[in-house]
Amino acid sequence: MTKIALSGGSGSIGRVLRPALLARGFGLRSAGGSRPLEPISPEEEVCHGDLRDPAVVDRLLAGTDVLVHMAGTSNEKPLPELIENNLRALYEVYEGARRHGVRRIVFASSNHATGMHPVEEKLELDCDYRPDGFYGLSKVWGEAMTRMYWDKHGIEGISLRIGSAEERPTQFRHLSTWLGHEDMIELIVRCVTAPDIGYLAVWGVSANTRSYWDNSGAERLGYHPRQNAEDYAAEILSKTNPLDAVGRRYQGGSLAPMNYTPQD
Ligand code: 15L
Repeated sequence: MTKIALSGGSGSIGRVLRPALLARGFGLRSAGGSRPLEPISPEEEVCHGDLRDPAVVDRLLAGTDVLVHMAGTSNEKPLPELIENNLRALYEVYEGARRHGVRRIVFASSNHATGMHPVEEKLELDCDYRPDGFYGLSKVWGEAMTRMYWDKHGIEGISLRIGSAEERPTQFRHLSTWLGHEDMIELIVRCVTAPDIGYLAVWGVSANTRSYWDNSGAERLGYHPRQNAEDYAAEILSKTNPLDAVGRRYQGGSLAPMNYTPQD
């Protein structure tokens, strides 16, 4: 039985993953942040604490096979906070993975690593990084770090460029970026179980008709999404698009206009 260490267990993605991973028979140790997590069943082990502390990392990773790293700051924030949570903590967690012989890391990257690509472009997996802010930039670091730990230390790595992980798509941009919960669970399970991955970056996205991203590389994982935001198009198109002109121009949506310098 594969034992998974899941960081970010109290976050919006972690809360969906925990029952789903347990239901599929994985061993699971989930970590919360500053507050203790309540185990959702007797099978779930829990821990909590600041991942910049190696002792906390040891409690999370000892005896586990695969780390699903969902913790960290998940939106645009001042750079010092991003450096602590998304760079420094990541370093401590990845060093912990080395210490404990974790064989694979699934890293929650984000579409914001490429968010300054215009919405008209269809991106392949090897497209240029074009972060739409310091949050996206921190994910570029995370992807490069995931790659480095495979190249230098033989820890397999998958960078998941997650789109909009929501139960339902609710706004125009989600017609391109939505990752439905069923697909998200399927994708994570494939990331844990697919053999011989080495290093891989994939988009975390459903089978959206209007997707910004060509996810053919994800076939290596055996990931075949079944949800499509287009099923909600009529409802979404009847509502006002909340994005301003800059947000509508770039794939990163509302993060693109933040601290943006207008150009002619
Ligand atoms: C993300 O990476 C964020 O964590 C989330 O809050 C959303 O902004 C999402 O991307 C998105 O692009 O919709």
